[in-house]
Amino acid sequence: MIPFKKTAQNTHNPYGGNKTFAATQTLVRPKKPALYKVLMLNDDYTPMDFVVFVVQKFFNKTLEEATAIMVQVHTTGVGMCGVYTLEVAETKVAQVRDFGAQHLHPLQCTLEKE
Ligand code: TYC
Repeated sequence: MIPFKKTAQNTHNPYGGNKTFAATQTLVRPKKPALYKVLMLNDDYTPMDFVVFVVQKFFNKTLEEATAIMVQVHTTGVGMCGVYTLEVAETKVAQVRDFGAQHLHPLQCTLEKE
């Protein structure tokens, strides 16, 4: 939504008397934050059960949901784990990479603007 300005000019009272607003008043509607998809990427080495565990742990998915995402990634190369604001999405990507690396798996995920 575009912010708009309300000025003394367009608040003039046609029945006389003083203007309703003494000074220029700017009404700003807060912008909706940009959203980013977090995408899990396939590789040939990370065990399937580890991916399912990671998706449950960091994206708050059930076992069934996490399994469906893992299968999607395994069969198509990519799968969506969730949609977040930039800071949250970046944190999730870093958490997945760090957790994978700690367990010596090359698991990667990335983010993409919605
Ligand atoms: N392709 C992996 C395997 O066959 C499994 C896997 C699934 C890896 C999803 C990463 O994001 C991934 N063990």
